Amino acid sequence: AACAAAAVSSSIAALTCERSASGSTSSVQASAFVGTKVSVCRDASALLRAVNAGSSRQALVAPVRAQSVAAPAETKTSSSSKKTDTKQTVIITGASSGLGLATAKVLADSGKWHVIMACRDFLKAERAAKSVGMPKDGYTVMHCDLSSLNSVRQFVENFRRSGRALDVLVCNAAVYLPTAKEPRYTADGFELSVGTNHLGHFLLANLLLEDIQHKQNDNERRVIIVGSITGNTNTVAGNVPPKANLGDLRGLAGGLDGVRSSVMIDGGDFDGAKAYKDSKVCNMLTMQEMHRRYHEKTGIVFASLYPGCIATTGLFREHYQLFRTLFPPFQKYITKGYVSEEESGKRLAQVVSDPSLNKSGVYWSWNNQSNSFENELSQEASDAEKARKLWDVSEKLLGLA
Ligand code: LMG
Ligand code: NDP
Ligand code: PMR
Repeated sequence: AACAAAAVSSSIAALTCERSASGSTSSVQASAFVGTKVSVCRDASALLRAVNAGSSRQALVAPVRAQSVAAPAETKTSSSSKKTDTKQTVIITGASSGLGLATAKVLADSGKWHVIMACRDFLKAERAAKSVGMPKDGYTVMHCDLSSLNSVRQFVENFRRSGRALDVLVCNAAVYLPTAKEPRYTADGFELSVGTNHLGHFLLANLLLEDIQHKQNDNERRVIIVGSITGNTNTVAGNVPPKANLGDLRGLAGGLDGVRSSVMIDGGDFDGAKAYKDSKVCNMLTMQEMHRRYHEKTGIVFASLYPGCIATTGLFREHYQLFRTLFPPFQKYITKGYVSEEESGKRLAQVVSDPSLNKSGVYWSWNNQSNSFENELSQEASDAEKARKLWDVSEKLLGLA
């Protein structure tokens, strides 16, 4: 069996354009980074905190929505004062588990970064940060639910009130709904995967660009949007059905609402796995379009990456149990694409802070020795015309244009 696995492994490897750390440099282990489920009612806890924090005015007058109530009150400022804090500031979305949490830990542990953990579940994020031992003065949890445009706007307001100068934004959060038979929707009525992974981040990044542009210091400023191999059809992984394809963006232009338009970007029938891969193509196109529009003008470095196959994260929480059991050994022994959460966190932290990874417009990947290299995107994921169209359509949908 081992021989057969090795044979399959090498033939997959031969076909693969992207490969990352080998099993020898990273081991399968029940990672301490996997966040635990919190069983309390989020809305209730948010309200309670709002009252406890003395923000009862906001809690009482605001419409009853978790995010608008929770956001100002759930902003926990760490003990270090922002005025005397000489650390650089990075916002990481979805820092409550997986890649985001592992990256937050590396950066906070370095002592050079203050991490704003932009998370939809405040308690979970707080517990996750504690459980991995992040230094208390190294992070602040702020509420941000990317599946609500209101929440994203509220988060930006809160961040601005914190008075911190933003150095780096990491768009990391994502949902993956491979087993959903019916589509689910964001608060604003967009199909949930593209609505969260692409549209929520598109709004966030566009709003925060203004903050990053202000040159308040000499630090290098970066915007990083996490991509993936599975959105790239120039790889084996990207050819596992269903394949990403944005088509002519007719579904997106129609609002992905399942009423006036299809819930899929290309206008097809709902497929949760395809919607995720499409959203990753959007993430990679957005990074390149931002690079074209803003890099020269502002000096901001825009980058995307494939961190490796982190087969143990919460991303697969909605997949069948059989898949979740077989996927890590499959990636570890057969494709050799597996990386631990810890290793993936080191990689993303490099893209945030390594002075040598300062080239803009790049999609980073890592080889077997865990050395970074500039990777090639698929034809669709590097299509400049599509990137421009995606930008225009997304701006219109979000009322930015
Ligand atoms: C779609 O299905 C769904 O339709 C969609 O809803 C969504 O979920 C989407 O991407 C998500 O998937 C795609 C389909 C694959 O997926 C499945 O049906 C589930 C398969 C799960 C695959 C992962 C685990 C694979 C397990 C292999 C064995 C592991 C062994 C453990 C390791 C031991 C190490 C010692 O769709 C396809 O593309 C179908 C293609 C399937 C054949 C491809 C074969 C490639 C070779 C890899 C496996 C070879 C195994 C031989 C090993 C020999 C050992 C004696
Ligand atoms: P996880 O599920 O562990 O992490 C995803 C994070 O996103 C969680 O913190 C989750 O919050 C958060 N999130 C989900 N929905 C929202 C929302 N509406 N608002 C705010 N936050 C939200 O998955 P990964 O760590 O694997 O994924 C991180 C990134 O890495 C994603 O962009 C993914 O596409 C990418 N990636 C992952 C790969 C892998 O193999 N795992 C491979 C390639 C790329 P909560 O904790 O509350 O659920
Ligand atoms: Mg895939 C050959 C290398 C390789 C790599 C690096 C990945 C990464 N995968 C590879 C191959 C294969 N996968 C093969 C040959 C198969 C058929 C058995 C296969 C199947 C498969 C499934 C069913 N793979 C998957 C799934 C998922 O549900 C995951 C997915 O597509 O999510 C969108 C997934 C992934 N494979 C990867 C990576 C990184 C994923 C996680 C998705 C992501 O974050 O983008």
